[in-house]
Amino acid sequence: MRDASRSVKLDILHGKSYHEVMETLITRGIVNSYFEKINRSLQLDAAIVGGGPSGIVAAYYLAKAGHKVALLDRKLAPGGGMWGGAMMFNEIVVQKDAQPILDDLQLQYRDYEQGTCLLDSVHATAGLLYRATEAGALIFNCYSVEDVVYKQGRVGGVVVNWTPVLLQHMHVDPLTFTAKTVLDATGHDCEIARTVARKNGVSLCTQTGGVIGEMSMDAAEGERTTIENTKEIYPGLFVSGMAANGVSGSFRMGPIFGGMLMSGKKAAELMHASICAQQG
Ligand code: 48H
Repeated sequence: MRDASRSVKLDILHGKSYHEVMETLITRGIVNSYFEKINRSLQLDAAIVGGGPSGIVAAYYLAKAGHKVALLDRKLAPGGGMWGGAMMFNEIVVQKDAQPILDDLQLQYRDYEQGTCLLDSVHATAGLLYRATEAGALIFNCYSVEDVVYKQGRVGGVVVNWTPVLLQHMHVDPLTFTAKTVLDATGHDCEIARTVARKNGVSLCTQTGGVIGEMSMDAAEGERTTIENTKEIYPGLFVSGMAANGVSGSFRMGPIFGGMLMSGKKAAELMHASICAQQG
Protein backbone atom coordinates (compact mmCIF):
# COMPACT_ATOMS: atom_id res chain seq x y z
CA MET A 1 0.00 0.00 0.00
CA ARG A 2 1.21 3.54 -0.76
CA ASP A 3 2.14 5.60 2.27
CA ALA A 4 0.34 8.92 1.73
CA SER A 5 2.71 11.21 3.65
CA ARG A 6 5.73 9.74 1.82
CA SER A 7 4.06 10.18 -1.53
CA VAL A 8 3.33 13.82 -0.81
CA LYS A 9 7.02 14.44 -0.08
CA LEU A 10 7.93 12.73 -3.35
CA ASP A 11 5.25 14.65 -5.20
CA ILE A 12 6.59 17.95 -3.91
CA LEU A 13 10.14 16.93 -4.81
CA HIS A 14 9.03 16.13 -8.33
CA GLY A 15 7.07 19.34 -8.56
CA LYS A 16 3.88 17.45 -9.34
CA SER A 17 0.52 18.04 -7.71
CA TYR A 18 -1.58 15.12 -6.56
CA HIS A 19 -4.56 16.90 -5.10
CA GLU A 20 -6.25 13.80 -3.73
CA VAL A 21 -3.15 12.90 -1.67
CA MET A 22 -2.80 16.44 -0.26
CA GLU A 23 -6.48 16.49 0.63
CA THR A 24 -6.23 13.19 2.45
CA LEU A 25 -3.20 14.43 4.37
CA ILE A 26 -5.03 17.57 5.49
CA THR A 27 -8.11 15.64 6.59
CA ARG A 28 -6.15 12.93 8.39
CA GLY A 29 -4.09 15.53 10.28
CA ILE A 30 -7.18 17.35 11.50
CA VAL A 31 -9.14 14.23 12.40
CA ASN A 32 -6.27 12.53 14.28
CA SER A 33 -5.25 15.67 16.11
CA TYR A 34 -8.84 16.51 17.09
CA PHE A 35 -9.59 13.02 18.40
CA GLU A 36 -6.33 13.01 20.31
CA LYS A 37 -7.59 16.20 22.02
CA ILE A 38 -10.92 14.57 22.88
CA ASN A 39 -9.15 11.46 24.16
CA ARG A 40 -7.04 13.60 26.48
CA SER A 41 -10.24 15.17 27.84
CA LEU A 42 -12.27 12.10 28.72
CA GLN A 43 -11.20 12.21 32.38
CA LEU A 44 -10.58 15.77 33.44
CA ASP A 45 -9.55 17.53 36.61
CA ALA A 46 -11.72 20.49 35.66
CA ALA A 47 -14.51 20.90 33.13
CA ILE A 48 -15.34 24.55 32.60
CA VAL A 49 -18.70 25.31 31.09
CA GLY A 50 -18.70 28.70 29.41
CA GLY A 51 -15.88 30.65 27.83
CA GLY A 52 -16.66 34.13 29.08
CA PRO A 53 -14.01 36.06 31.06
CA SER A 54 -14.54 34.21 34.35
CA GLY A 55 -14.39 30.77 32.73
CA ILE A 56 -11.30 31.57 30.68
CA VAL A 57 -9.43 33.00 33.68
CA ALA A 58 -10.33 29.89 35.71
CA ALA A 59 -9.08 27.69 32.85
CA TYR A 60 -5.82 29.67 32.68
CA TYR A 61 -4.97 29.34 36.39
CA LEU A 62 -5.99 25.67 36.61
CA ALA A 63 -3.93 24.78 33.54
CA LYS A 64 -1.00 26.78 34.94
CA ALA A 65 -1.27 24.69 38.12
CA GLY A 66 -0.79 21.58 35.98
CA HIS A 67 -4.37 20.31 35.94
CA LYS A 68 -6.15 18.68 33.01
CA VAL A 69 -8.63 21.34 31.96
CA ALA A 70 -11.16 21.59 29.18
CA LEU A 71 -13.34 24.60 28.53
CA LEU A 72 -16.54 24.04 26.57
CA ASP A 73 -18.45 26.83 24.89
CA ARG A 74 -21.52 26.59 22.74
CA LYS A 75 -20.45 29.43 20.45
CA LEU A 76 -18.09 29.27 17.49
CA ALA A 77 -16.03 32.03 19.12
CA PRO A 78 -15.65 31.66 22.89
CA GLY A 79 -15.19 34.90 24.82
CA GLY A 80 -18.75 35.40 26.04
CA GLY A 81 -19.89 38.95 26.67
CA MET A 82 -16.47 40.58 26.62
CA TRP A 83 -15.86 40.97 22.86
CA GLY A 84 -18.54 43.62 22.52
CA GLY A 85 -17.53 45.88 25.43
CA ALA A 86 -20.59 47.94 26.25
CA MET A 87 -23.31 48.33 23.63
CA MET A 88 -20.63 47.29 21.11
CA PHE A 89 -18.33 50.19 22.09
CA ASN A 90 -15.41 47.78 22.28
CA GLU A 91 -13.76 49.06 25.46
CA ILE A 92 -14.06 47.70 29.00
CA VAL A 93 -13.30 49.03 32.46
CA VAL A 94 -11.37 46.95 34.99
CA GLN A 95 -10.64 48.01 38.56
CA LYS A 96 -7.09 48.06 39.91
CA ASP A 97 -7.79 45.14 42.28
CA ALA A 98 -7.77 42.91 39.21
CA GLN A 99 -4.53 44.32 37.80
CA PRO A 100 -2.38 41.41 39.03
CA ILE A 101 -4.51 39.16 36.80
CA LEU A 102 -4.05 41.49 33.82
CA ASP A 103 -0.31 41.37 34.50
CA ASP A 104 -0.24 37.56 34.88
CA LEU A 105 -1.94 37.26 31.50
CA GLN A 106 0.16 40.05 29.99
CA LEU A 107 -2.79 42.14 28.82
CA GLN A 108 -2.34 45.78 27.83
CA TYR A 109 -4.29 48.43 29.75
CA ARG A 110 -4.34 52.19 30.24
CA ASP A 111 -4.91 53.92 33.58
CA TYR A 112 -8.28 55.58 33.89
CA GLU A 113 -9.92 57.28 36.90
CA GLN A 114 -10.69 56.30 40.51
CA GLY A 115 -8.51 53.21 40.58
CA THR A 116 -9.65 51.74 37.28
CA CYS A 117 -8.10 51.08 33.90
CA LEU A 118 -9.39 50.70 30.34
CA LEU A 119 -8.78 47.85 27.92
CA ASP A 120 -9.64 47.26 24.30
CA SER A 121 -12.21 44.48 24.66
CA VAL A 122 -11.09 42.59 21.54
CA HIS A 123 -7.47 42.63 22.69
CA ALA A 124 -8.52 41.55 26.20
CA THR A 125 -10.75 38.69 25.04
CA ALA A 126 -8.27 37.41 22.47
CA GLY A 127 -5.48 37.72 25.04
CA LEU A 128 -7.37 35.69 27.65
CA LEU A 129 -8.06 32.93 25.14
CA TYR A 130 -4.47 32.95 23.94
CA ARG A 131 -2.99 32.72 27.43
CA ALA A 132 -5.41 29.98 28.56
CA THR A 133 -4.60 27.76 25.58
CA GLU A 134 -0.90 28.55 25.88
CA ALA A 135 -1.06 27.38 29.51
CA GLY A 136 -2.49 24.05 28.33
CA ALA A 137 -6.27 24.43 28.64
CA LEU A 138 -8.11 22.71 25.79
CA ILE A 139 -11.03 24.60 24.33
CA PHE A 140 -13.95 22.86 22.67
CA ASN A 141 -16.05 25.37 20.80
CA CYS A 142 -19.49 24.64 19.32
CA TYR A 143 -20.07 22.28 22.30
CA SER A 144 -23.20 22.77 24.37
CA VAL A 145 -23.26 21.26 27.83
CA GLU A 146 -26.78 19.89 28.10
CA ASP A 147 -26.47 17.97 31.37
CA VAL A 148 -24.02 16.76 34.01
CA VAL A 149 -22.81 13.38 35.24
CA TYR A 150 -24.45 12.97 38.64
CA LYS A 151 -23.43 10.11 40.93
CA GLN A 152 -23.77 9.49 44.64
CA GLY A 153 -24.78 13.06 45.38
CA ARG A 154 -21.92 14.60 43.42
CA VAL A 155 -21.49 16.32 40.07
CA GLY A 156 -18.79 14.32 38.28
CA GLY A 157 -18.62 15.59 34.73
CA VAL A 158 -20.42 17.15 31.79
CA VAL A 159 -22.71 15.78 29.10
CA VAL A 160 -22.00 17.43 25.75
CA ASN A 161 -23.53 17.71 22.34
CA TRP A 162 -22.86 19.77 19.21
CA THR A 163 -24.59 23.14 19.37
CA PRO A 164 -25.90 22.76 15.78
CA VAL A 165 -27.49 19.42 16.73
CA LEU A 166 -29.36 21.07 19.60
CA LEU A 167 -30.30 24.10 17.49
CA GLN A 168 -31.88 21.78 14.91
CA HIS A 169 -33.70 19.84 17.68
CA MET A 170 -32.19 16.65 16.30
CA HIS A 171 -32.51 13.62 18.52
CA VAL A 172 -28.85 12.61 18.76
CA ASP A 173 -27.48 11.26 22.02
CA PRO A 174 -24.61 13.13 23.70
CA LEU A 175 -21.10 12.19 24.87
CA THR A 176 -19.55 12.64 28.31
CA PHE A 177 -16.40 14.11 29.85
CA THR A 178 -15.96 13.09 33.48
CA ALA A 179 -14.31 15.63 35.77
CA LYS A 180 -13.23 15.94 39.39
CA THR A 181 -14.66 19.47 39.38
CA VAL A 182 -17.14 21.28 37.12
CA LEU A 183 -17.46 25.06 36.85
CA ASP A 184 -20.71 26.76 35.88
CA ALA A 185 -19.40 29.87 34.09
CA THR A 186 -22.42 30.16 31.81
CA GLY A 187 -23.14 33.81 32.59
CA HIS A 188 -26.57 35.33 33.17
CA ASP A 189 -28.50 32.07 32.64
CA CYS A 190 -26.68 29.92 35.26
CA GLU A 191 -27.56 26.94 33.08
CA ILE A 192 -25.66 24.19 34.83
CA ALA A 193 -26.79 25.13 38.33
CA ARG A 194 -30.41 25.23 37.12
CA THR A 195 -30.07 21.85 35.44
CA VAL A 196 -28.55 20.19 38.51
CA ALA A 197 -31.25 21.54 40.83
CA ARG A 198 -34.17 20.83 38.46
CA LYS A 199 -33.21 17.36 37.29
CA ASN A 200 -32.05 15.93 40.58
CA GLY A 201 -34.34 17.72 43.03
CA VAL A 202 -31.38 18.77 45.15
CA SER A 203 -30.69 21.91 47.18
CA LEU A 204 -27.88 24.22 46.13
CA CYS A 205 -25.80 26.23 48.57
CA THR A 206 -27.98 29.38 48.29
CA GLN A 207 -30.47 31.09 50.62
CA THR A 208 -33.41 29.32 48.97
CA GLY A 209 -31.67 26.13 47.93
CA GLY A 210 -32.37 26.97 44.27
CA VAL A 211 -31.17 29.43 41.64
CA ILE A 212 -32.46 32.77 42.93
CA GLY A 213 -31.88 34.84 39.75
CA GLU A 214 -29.98 38.08 39.25
CA MET A 215 -31.09 41.54 40.39
CA SER A 216 -30.95 44.87 38.55
CA MET A 217 -27.81 47.01 38.25
CA ASP A 218 -25.57 48.13 41.10
CA ALA A 219 -22.05 48.12 39.68
CA ALA A 220 -20.06 48.41 42.91
CA GLU A 221 -22.17 46.00 44.92
CA GLY A 222 -22.47 43.57 41.99
CA GLU A 223 -18.69 43.49 41.62
CA ARG A 224 -18.17 42.84 45.32
CA THR A 225 -20.73 40.04 45.52
CA THR A 226 -19.48 38.32 42.36
CA ILE A 227 -16.35 37.36 44.28
CA GLU A 228 -18.28 36.50 47.44
CA ASN A 229 -20.74 34.29 45.50
CA THR A 230 -17.98 32.37 43.72
CA LYS A 231 -18.10 29.04 45.54
CA GLU A 232 -18.91 25.34 45.44
CA ILE A 233 -22.69 25.34 45.26
CA TYR A 234 -23.09 21.59 45.21
CA PRO A 235 -20.49 18.83 45.71
CA GLY A 236 -18.31 18.93 42.59
CA LEU A 237 -20.07 21.98 41.11
CA PHE A 238 -18.56 25.47 41.37
CA VAL A 239 -19.94 28.73 40.04
CA SER A 240 -18.19 31.88 38.80
CA GLY A 241 -18.81 35.22 37.12
CA MET A 242 -22.28 36.44 36.30
CA ALA A 243 -23.65 32.97 37.07
CA ALA A 244 -22.36 33.33 40.65
CA ASN A 245 -24.52 36.40 41.17
CA GLY A 246 -27.42 34.83 39.28
CA VAL A 247 -27.38 31.71 41.44
CA SER A 248 -27.18 33.68 44.69
CA GLY A 249 -29.58 36.49 43.70
CA SER A 250 -27.27 39.48 43.50
CA PHE A 251 -26.81 42.50 41.26
CA ARG A 252 -25.61 42.86 37.68
CA MET A 253 -22.81 45.35 37.19
CA GLY A 254 -22.65 46.39 33.53
CA PRO A 255 -19.41 46.58 31.54
CA ILE A 256 -16.90 46.51 34.38
CA PHE A 257 -14.96 43.24 34.25
CA GLY A 258 -12.61 43.10 37.25
CA GLY A 259 -15.14 41.06 39.20
CA MET A 260 -15.36 38.49 36.40
CA LEU A 261 -11.58 38.10 36.29
CA MET A 262 -11.20 37.88 40.08
CA SER A 263 -14.11 35.44 40.29
CA GLY A 264 -12.42 33.20 37.70
CA LYS A 265 -9.22 33.24 39.72
CA LYS A 266 -11.05 32.47 42.97
CA ALA A 267 -12.93 29.60 41.27
CA ALA A 268 -9.59 28.18 40.09
CA GLU A 269 -8.21 28.32 43.64
CA LEU A 270 -11.26 26.56 45.10
CA MET A 271 -11.24 23.92 42.37
CA HIS A 272 -7.49 23.39 42.77
CA ALA A 273 -8.01 22.69 46.49
CA SER A 274 -10.84 20.26 45.70
CA ILE A 275 -8.83 18.41 43.02
CA CYS A 276 -5.84 18.09 45.39
CA ALA A 277 -8.11 16.81 48.19
CA GLN A 278 -9.61 14.18 45.85
CA GLN A 279 -6.15 13.07 44.77
CA GLY A 280 -5.32 12.55 48.45
C1 48H B 1 -21.70 25.63 26.70
C2 48H B 1 -22.42 27.73 27.37
C3 48H B 1 -23.59 27.18 27.93
C4 48H B 1 -23.76 25.76 27.85
C5 48H B 1 -23.65 29.31 28.21
O1 48H B 1 -21.72 35.55 29.88
P1 48H B 1 -20.28 35.27 29.84
O2 48H B 1 -19.39 36.32 29.29
O3 48H B 1 -19.80 34.80 31.30
P2 48H B 1 -19.03 35.50 32.52
O4 48H B 1 -19.86 35.29 33.72
O5 48H B 1 -17.65 35.02 32.57
O6 48H B 1 -18.99 37.04 32.19
C6 48H B 1 -20.12 37.81 32.24
C7 48H B 1 -19.94 39.10 31.44
O7 48H B 1 -19.59 38.80 30.09
C8 48H B 1 -21.21 39.86 31.49
O8 48H B 1 -22.15 39.42 30.82
C9 48H B 1 -21.38 40.99 32.35
C10 48H B 1 -20.23 41.52 33.14
N1 48H B 1 -22.55 41.50 32.43
C11 48H B 1 -22.96 42.54 33.29
C12 48H B 1 -24.34 43.01 32.95
O9 48H B 1 -24.84 43.86 33.72
O10 48H B 1 -24.93 42.58 31.95
O11 48H B 1 -20.00 33.95 28.99
C13 48H B 1 -20.75 32.78 29.21
C14 48H B 1 -20.37 31.80 28.10
C15 48H B 1 -20.86 32.22 26.72
O12 48H B 1 -19.76 32.23 25.84
C16 48H B 1 -21.87 31.13 26.32
O13 48H B 1 -21.79 30.80 24.96
C17 48H B 1 -21.44 29.98 27.20
O14 48H B 1 -21.00 30.58 28.40
N2 48H B 1 -22.50 29.04 27.56
N3 48H B 1 -21.50 26.97 26.77
N4 48H B 1 -22.80 25.03 27.23
N5 48H B 1 -24.83 25.16 28.36
N6 48H B 1 -24.34 28.20 28.45
